[in-house]
Amino acid sequence: MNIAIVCYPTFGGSGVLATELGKALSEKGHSIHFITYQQPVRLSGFHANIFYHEVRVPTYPLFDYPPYETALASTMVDVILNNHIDLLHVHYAIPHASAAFMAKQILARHNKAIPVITTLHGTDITLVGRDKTFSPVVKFSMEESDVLTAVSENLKQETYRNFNLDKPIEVIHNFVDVKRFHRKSAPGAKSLLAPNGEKIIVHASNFRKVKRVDDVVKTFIKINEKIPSILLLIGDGPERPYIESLCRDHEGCARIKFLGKQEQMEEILPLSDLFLLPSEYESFGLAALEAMAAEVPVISSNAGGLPEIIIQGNCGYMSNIGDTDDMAANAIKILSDLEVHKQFKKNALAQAEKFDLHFIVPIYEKLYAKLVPLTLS
Ligand code: GMT
Repeated sequence: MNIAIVCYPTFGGSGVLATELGKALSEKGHSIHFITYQQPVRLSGFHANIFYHEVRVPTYPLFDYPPYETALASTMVDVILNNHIDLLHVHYAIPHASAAFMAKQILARHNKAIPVITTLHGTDITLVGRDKTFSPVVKFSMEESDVLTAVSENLKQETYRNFNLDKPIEVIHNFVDVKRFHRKSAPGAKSLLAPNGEKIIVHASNFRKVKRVDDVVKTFIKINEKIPSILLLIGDGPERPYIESLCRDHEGCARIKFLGKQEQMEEILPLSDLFLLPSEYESFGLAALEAMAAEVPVISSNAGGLPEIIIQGNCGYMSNIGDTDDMAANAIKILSDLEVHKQFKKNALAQAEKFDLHFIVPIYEKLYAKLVPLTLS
């Protein structure tokens, strides 16, 4: 099939998932056309049947707000007409689903019918999308998509709760390429980061308020009082200056390292002993799943879809949002006993394997085949 995928090209989970899906589909022989405003961060290297179409938004003195959605819809039309595209799969509703609706209408005038799948990822529903500035358009474009999918049961229920939607939503959980993350760490790297055998604790996010990165720091400080540890903070975003000042006010500051945005998570995660994700909300928590694939147990909040991927007391622990005492106590339980840690690591990998791309990608392919029956081989 020739499939067009629209996503955010940045480090956010929706862009990561969309890019990994495109890569996995291309390996199965499909031709993938990414339509984004920048090359997706996870799309490195040459892939013979992956194509990247950049959305260019011309500047003009009149435009205080460059009309990205119009440029995106026009690029969709152009790519679909000129590359025999069978199906359009958009990730994150805003503004991708409404641009897809517009493109579909234009294409109909060219006698080209194009099925549209919209995958909901989280904040497009639970935060931004439900704001009344956007919600009428988000609701309409969800209703007009041929198929709606959500990355967790929790997000499906949140969508029904926030929008009075009369349309089925299919849950297709996010996935991970376990073999990519489950690898040995580079020799010597761990001792460079933790020269005295400290435990390595990792958090990765876009440093938005919803991630509660201050809870990461608070939890780490409590762990470090009992078990000497190093905290690696990966990613960047609006909360970073506040988090940096929070760390500087603390004497354990030298043990907290800001690594910034990192493309090769598969090289860092295998060095880690524990992953922290105390978010206010996660529709799924792809970052936690990638950590588990690298055999890293997870300490998280019990928000949103996290209970769909983490098994309490097996591959990690979940606590109430903001309960950093409980998070630290659970982390100490895992880290203070080598045998317990080993078991949690093993369980984390086994749990991640249930979400391996080999199980999930065929679900998307089946869905595509239902929408594009003539191209079924
Ligand atoms: O994590 C973020 O804030 C970025 C956001 C995105 O859409 O790029 O992530 C959302 O989608 C991910 C992939 O489906 C999920 O794993 C994240 O849980 C979800 N984030 C939230 O719901 C806050």
